Amino acid sequence: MTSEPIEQWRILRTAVPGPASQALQARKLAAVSAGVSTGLPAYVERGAGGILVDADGNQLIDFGSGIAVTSVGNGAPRVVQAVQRQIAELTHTCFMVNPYEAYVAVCEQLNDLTPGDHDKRSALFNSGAEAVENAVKVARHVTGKNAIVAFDHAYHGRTNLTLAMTAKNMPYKHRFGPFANELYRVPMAYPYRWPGGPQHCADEAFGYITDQIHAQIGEENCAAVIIEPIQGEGGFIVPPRGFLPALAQWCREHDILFVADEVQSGFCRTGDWFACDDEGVIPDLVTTAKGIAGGMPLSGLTGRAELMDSIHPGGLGGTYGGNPVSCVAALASIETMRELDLAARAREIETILRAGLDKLAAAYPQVGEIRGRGAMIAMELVADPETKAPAAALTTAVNKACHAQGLVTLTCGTLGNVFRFLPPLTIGDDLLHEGLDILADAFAASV
Ligand code: PLZ
Repeated sequence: MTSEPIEQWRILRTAVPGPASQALQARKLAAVSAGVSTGLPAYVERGAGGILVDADGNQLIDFGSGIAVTSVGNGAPRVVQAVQRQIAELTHTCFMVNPYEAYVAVCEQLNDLTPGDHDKRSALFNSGAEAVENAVKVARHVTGKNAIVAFDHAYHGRTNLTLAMTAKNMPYKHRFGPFANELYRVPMAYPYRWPGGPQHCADEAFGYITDQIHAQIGEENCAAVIIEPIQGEGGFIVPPRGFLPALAQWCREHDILFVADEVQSGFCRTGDWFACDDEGVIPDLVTTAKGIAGGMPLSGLTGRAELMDSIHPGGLGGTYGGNPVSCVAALASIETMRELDLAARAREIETILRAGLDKLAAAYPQVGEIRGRGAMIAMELVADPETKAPAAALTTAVNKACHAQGLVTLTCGTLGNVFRFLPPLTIGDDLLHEGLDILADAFAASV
């Protein structure tokens, strides 16, 4: 079964959202919990490459990839074929009941591709949050210690344990507590907002943060430090060079596991297979999800063999984790990433996005900083470049103006003032340029 190819250009047939989407949104309001919100309520029917087609026939440019998931693009041919074939052959057994090859093959790929060439083992789950939960389980089990350290601006999921690790109150945590205990938060090495000024972040952050862990928790109580090598939901915050290697080394010296949450930054998104690769950082445990399986739900936990194998048989698992259809989608996505060299493509996308954003920065003092790596780029908007007061209302206005023109954009940031770009890595140059033009118009109309 193949469907009509989708031409890779934007088409606006109605307002966005149009009447068909508005009718669906009325049904949504009557049927779906208000707690589940919709950023751009244009109901999508089909997608391919950098285009999403909505219920009114509008063709929208996708700068979000469903939050960094469809890195190979919707409808990637290998993924479609693999899923169609697999679903007709075998949908589910539960790997813990009757195993199948695809699960093993995905673990082999994870062991091979994640940072470091040491002996590794993996386990598969359904969501990023579940992978993080399992990283915490393994870290506590192996070290016999309890405390887990996470960072300001961190995002690790919406389950009770991962909410304790996620930093932002609204909308994630508000009135959903109490949260799991023995979770501690330390400042993030966030150059743009480092109290002593951006130029001092590289020198000061590591010492300040490890002093805090020592004084407030104690290394001997600390099972793991978990960090997103480039923070995602918290604002695409990139720590200064040298920070991650120093932190990983410090963890090793103190028998603390260094866990990289690569759920958002992994699988070619930042121009490498994983964001840790940029500085050769080798974590003890790595969590993956999102881009791994071209849109099918799958996540993984990969770690040093002796850590992952120290768990008793039956200690890790779940009914659906590593579902066969998701596993073949992952294998096909990884093959697509290799074949099209999507890591290199992410670096090309960075060049194009930065050129467009640099022009905006030159024209508007409200562009406080442009940062990120590969196809994970953001701009932080401020009301005044001196005070750096966050410009959340402007961020929302620009986002809405982009949506109205059929450009699917996302915001992020603890302060709600970061505009982020996460296009599929298979998007064409023309769509990137057109998206940047739409953004420039949206900016001009909103400031
Ligand atoms: N770790 C680094 O980015 C998910 C959240 C969307 P799940 N980020 C998108 C939302 O508002 O719910 C994420 C992440 C990092 C873990 C997670 C959690 O992954 O698959 O959403 O559970």
